[in-house]
Amino acid sequence: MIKKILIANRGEIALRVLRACKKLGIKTVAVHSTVDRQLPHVKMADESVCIGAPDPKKSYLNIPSIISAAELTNADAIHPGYGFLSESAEFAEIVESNKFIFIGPSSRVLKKMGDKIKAKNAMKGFGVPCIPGYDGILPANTNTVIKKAEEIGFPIMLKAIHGGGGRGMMIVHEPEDLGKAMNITKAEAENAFGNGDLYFEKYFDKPRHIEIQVLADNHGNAIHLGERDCSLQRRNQKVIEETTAVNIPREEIHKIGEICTQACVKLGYTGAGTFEFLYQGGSFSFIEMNTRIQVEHPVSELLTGVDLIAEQILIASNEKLRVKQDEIEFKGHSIECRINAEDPETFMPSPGQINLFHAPGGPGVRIDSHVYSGYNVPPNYDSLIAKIITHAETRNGAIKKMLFALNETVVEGIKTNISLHKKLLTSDFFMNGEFTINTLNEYINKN
Ligand code: MV4
Repeated sequence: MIKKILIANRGEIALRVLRACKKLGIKTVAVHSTVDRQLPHVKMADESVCIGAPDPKKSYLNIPSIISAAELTNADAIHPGYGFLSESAEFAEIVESNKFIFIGPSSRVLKKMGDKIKAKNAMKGFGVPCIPGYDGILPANTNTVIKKAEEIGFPIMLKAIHGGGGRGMMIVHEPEDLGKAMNITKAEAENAFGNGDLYFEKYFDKPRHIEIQVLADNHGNAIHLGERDCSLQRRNQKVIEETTAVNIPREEIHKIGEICTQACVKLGYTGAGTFEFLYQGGSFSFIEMNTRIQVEHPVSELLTGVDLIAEQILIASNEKLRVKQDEIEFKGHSIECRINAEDPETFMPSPGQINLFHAPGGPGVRIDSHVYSGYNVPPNYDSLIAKIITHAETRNGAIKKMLFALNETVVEGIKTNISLHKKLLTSDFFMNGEFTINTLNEYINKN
């Protein structure tokens, strides 16, 4: 069993990991940048090490600093959280070669899933439904690509093989536009990911974003924990997530969930992971795999009662999964609202001192947050200050609880998107469960 974990992250997820360690009786090491000394998980950890300047490149992305901190404190394992180094095959490889345990899949699997063509072709081979397209590196000759695109049918979406999270993609409506679009996307991808290789897919215009949570151990066992609907997003930043997803037959979730668990076993995928799908016209199409714990994992935890972070740690300790698929119960409904330090109208970040913070509470209300009265939100990191998650028997019950919770929440001194959440939760499209990945943008542009 792992005895000491270095938490290579900050904010609410670092605190979430620390809580799981305490529950399992595991010692903790916090690493932090110079602006993050006052974070609660740093104060609560058994040990803490300052790893560099606020700029993430100098601290939370600084691999030598993090490895040195692990050596210095004699940690056994490193939990990368989400973002930062969580999906870096290079980091996982260095962690492994320095004889620490990377809490996540192996560097081999991270590398494969980081290449979107390799990931897609592997998934296709395992029977996971994928979007039709050109699943190799596009040749430079535009005419050859146009021919292929006409076989699939316009519009298509160009994607960078190392893209993901919404960067390095472009919709192409007409054959005439393809050459120019390829040049632009290639240049963007080279600049952002150091690799300009592209592929394309048929473009889906009104999909929902549905993802499947999985857990897989080192002994060939895998389970799924159902779905999350993450369609309400703006510029690839999710705003509200929920489970269960409305208007998807339960049998369909179990079918796709079973396909995902089988794919994990065949791939040698271990730890927690998420299969991202577009859901349109009643069918699922795989887009990419997230090889980390995700921000929105608590909605699945409230629905199933499974502690996903504790399971990640137990899997990394070589334990067998303690629950079988047929023991997982999906109870009620759960919703998460991401509270950001940002202007609710312009979406500009709003860092600074929180003069007063009051968290909501009560039965079925969970808050994952690192902030407190007097906390200064630094400008160097993402603007998430709290996640409010509610659980109730029904969707309407969970919405009502969320509205009460949002009304109870007090954040003074900085701007937050709480008012936006209240409007969204009471909108017709949300209450009727009629939304796609485009709905939030359309709503914002209208209002
Ligand atoms: C797509 C798509 C439409 N058609 N692929 C965006 C992030 C990356 N994970 C894949 N993405 C998309 N791929 C095809 N063939 C639309 C998106 C997309 C999207 C997907 C999920 C959640 C939010 C999104 C926002 C914009 C575009």
